[in-house]
Amino acid sequence: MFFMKKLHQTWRWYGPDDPVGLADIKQAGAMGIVNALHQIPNGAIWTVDEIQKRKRIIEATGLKWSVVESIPVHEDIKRQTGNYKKYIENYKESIRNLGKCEIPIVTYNFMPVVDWTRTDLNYEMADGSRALRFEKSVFAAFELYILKRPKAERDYSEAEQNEALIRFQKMSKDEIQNVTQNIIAGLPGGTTEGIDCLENFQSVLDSYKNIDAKKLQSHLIHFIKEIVPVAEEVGVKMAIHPDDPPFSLFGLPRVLSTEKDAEVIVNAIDSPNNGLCFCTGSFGVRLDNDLLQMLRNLGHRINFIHLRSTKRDAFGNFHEADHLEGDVDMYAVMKALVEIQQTRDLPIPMRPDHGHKMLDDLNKKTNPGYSAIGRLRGLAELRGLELGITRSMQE
Ligand code: CS2
Ligand code: MN
Repeated sequence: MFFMKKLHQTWRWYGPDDPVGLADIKQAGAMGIVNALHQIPNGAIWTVDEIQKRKRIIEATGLKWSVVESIPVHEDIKRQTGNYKKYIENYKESIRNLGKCEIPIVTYNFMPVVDWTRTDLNYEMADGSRALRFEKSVFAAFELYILKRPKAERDYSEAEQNEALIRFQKMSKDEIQNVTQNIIAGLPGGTTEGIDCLENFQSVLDSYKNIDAKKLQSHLIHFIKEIVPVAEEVGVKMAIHPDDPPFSLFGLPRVLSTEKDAEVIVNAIDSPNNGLCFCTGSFGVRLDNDLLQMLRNLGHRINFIHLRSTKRDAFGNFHEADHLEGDVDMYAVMKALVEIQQTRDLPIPMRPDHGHKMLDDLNKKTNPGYSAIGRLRGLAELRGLELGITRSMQE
């Protein structure tokens, strides 16, 4: 009888202020914690002291700090402006300090200005639960008629502009305020600093006007070449998270939306420390991303896994589906991951990425996407799926 190696089941915790506490996470059955020091400003060093303090809190409950998600990358690094050299040095120092504290994996992303973006955080599903949604005409209405981004109309056909206008005219004051808040104030874990009104949001967008996708990619590769040798030295594995959504917003460049993008990144330095956070919910929004092919070609470089499904429609909208529903073939994805795991010595951490707001959580204040019960359902389904697959392969 041989035994199949298992993935490492983790859960994202937003720290001591998270309404979902460590005791809840234990009951959900996760073993590892995904955490970040959100109190440390972008660009500043994560000190050994601060890391240890957090690590002790986590370990006191019998859990383990398995992954950092994320150390935000300062906009100066993405643009190569201002103090970017110093911020890269600080980033290296944070990696070294995490290495000293034996935190083995660090997630990051390289999305300009806005971290993950949705227009609706309360989209009602047929079963009454609430999901996160990206509605293209609402997004278009925001940039065309609320933000009034110069030349935004170039990114939309006449029909799309008309539809956005009709949508905009139907919006109440509250809805306009909500949409604005969702987009410019960012979602949990979002990192954009100092943006508190449309004017300064637009000015940060403007700061990217001479940076196209090629240039942004070269800035990312420069960053990787700086930090990965340090990560190797101290035994930390880097895991870059894809763009979410995986297409351009506000005319901004993108670096990790497709398999080709991922290939360029992993080839920049051929090292297990230069890896990917494979987020099925982010990549899965694009019809041209073949997740199974990506797992075959990039599987050896996956250092962290986010499992979630989305459902897209013909108009470019999508919402977050139940973990086993939607456009992602979660059975096939899990099977491929189980196979990848068998080639590794260490368990690859995975987490249910987001979940619906449902049952008791409907009346509670929770971090959008990070409620307790929806993720509990997600984790339970995913872990059952993994068990079924490993057992049937074993027997
Ligand atoms: C999002 C992001 O899809 C996701 O996981 O919840 O917060 C994401 O974790 C970060 O952008 C990664 O750096
Ligand atoms: Mn994700």
